[in-house]
Amino acid sequence: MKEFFPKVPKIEYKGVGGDALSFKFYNPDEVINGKTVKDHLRFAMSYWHTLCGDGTDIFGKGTQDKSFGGSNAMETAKNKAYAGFEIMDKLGIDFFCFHDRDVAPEQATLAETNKVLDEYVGIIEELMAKYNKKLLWGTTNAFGNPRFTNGAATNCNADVFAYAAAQIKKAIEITVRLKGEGYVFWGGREGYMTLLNTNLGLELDNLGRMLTMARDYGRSIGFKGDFYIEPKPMEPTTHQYDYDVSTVLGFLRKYDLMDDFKMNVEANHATLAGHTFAHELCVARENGVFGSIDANKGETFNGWDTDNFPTDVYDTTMAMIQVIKAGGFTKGGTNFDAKLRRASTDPEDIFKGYIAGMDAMALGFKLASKIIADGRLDAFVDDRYSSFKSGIGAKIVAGTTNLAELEKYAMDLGEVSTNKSGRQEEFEAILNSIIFG
Ligand code: XLS
Ligand code: NI
Ligand code: NI
Repeated sequence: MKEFFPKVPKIEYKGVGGDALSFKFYNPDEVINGKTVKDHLRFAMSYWHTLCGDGTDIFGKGTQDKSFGGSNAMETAKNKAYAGFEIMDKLGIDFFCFHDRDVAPEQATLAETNKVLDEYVGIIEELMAKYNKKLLWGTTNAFGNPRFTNGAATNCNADVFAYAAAQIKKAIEITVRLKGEGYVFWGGREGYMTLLNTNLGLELDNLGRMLTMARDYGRSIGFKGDFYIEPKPMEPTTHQYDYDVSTVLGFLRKYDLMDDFKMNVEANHATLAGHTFAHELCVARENGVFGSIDANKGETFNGWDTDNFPTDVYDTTMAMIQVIKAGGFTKGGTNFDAKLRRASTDPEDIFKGYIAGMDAMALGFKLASKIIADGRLDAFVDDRYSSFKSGIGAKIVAGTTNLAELEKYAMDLGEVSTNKSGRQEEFEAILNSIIFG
């Protein structure tokens, strides 16, 4: 079989002194808390950025050749699959994630599109067996084609809703065929550009209807994985309905979807919503909906989803504290929803991007494990809330008191004692001493 990256060897862990095409911090076989780092992190390759994204942006055309030597759309699609599995194999990545439209081009009719899609899924199925790779999650692209200009499940036109439903049905079927462990809904155009022309109530109800039908269909054909919503506040829409984890929680509760849906939290989407990645993960964890992550980072001062490979170790460490506290990944994993900068044009750069990202996530994971094992931060938090463990605090937590009793209690207090110090600076210094110590 043709090798697409002959200059790239199998990427190995060589420590900080290693060459550019080696891992500095990610040692897949290192065991932490009884499991290898590889099994903790469950890295996944994003099919779209890695094999389809060519650096095209709103001001200019692509700079990176993603034809993989193909002379027409069909051959290129096939070569993408081969190249993708070579990339995963060389990086030692066990999983991948894809949209239906990433793997096969659309045809003149939906029936033909599905037929061609099945053929390419067949190729992927063979490659999965050959290379022992797994599908972390599948999804449908119901945002790229102009028919989805006004949304998919939240479109003003019922025909588009039906079209999106057909795509979702098929995408769930191929996810089941490939034994995918998850299925993602990212509401690309599920939002509005202006309230002036929008029936927000109907659109949200229809989104609830679509997800309910998708859940029911998935379960009826034996999908046992997790359904995920991937929150994002905006872009391309002015307002996206799955704004952030808290907003999605309200939605899932209203439409009674909590038993089947979890969150796929993306770092750059958190930033866009005005949150840290760790905040979004913490909210998911505290509400029992932590599922999977899309690892990347934004440019700090840019208000859009730039999908850089993650390299900010503070950020990955803070995020990994939440992942570990959530009990780690079960069906989810660490998908690199990340792409090269437009000016990174060497074929080897894609490996360097993944190496940088995998190292930063692994380092974050190791540091987070150390911070948790160190125990000082958790002990302080525990102590800070200790008044809720006994006396009136315990009654508040147990729900066995009321305003009248609390009033009487407060009357007898005299003055409430001064606040105990929050010691933020001390704990930021502790964090640094663990990270750099
Ligand atoms: C776009 C999203 C998208 C999802 C999958 O911003 O991150 O790539 O992860 O549809
Ligand atoms: Ni994104
Ligand atoms: Ni994403």
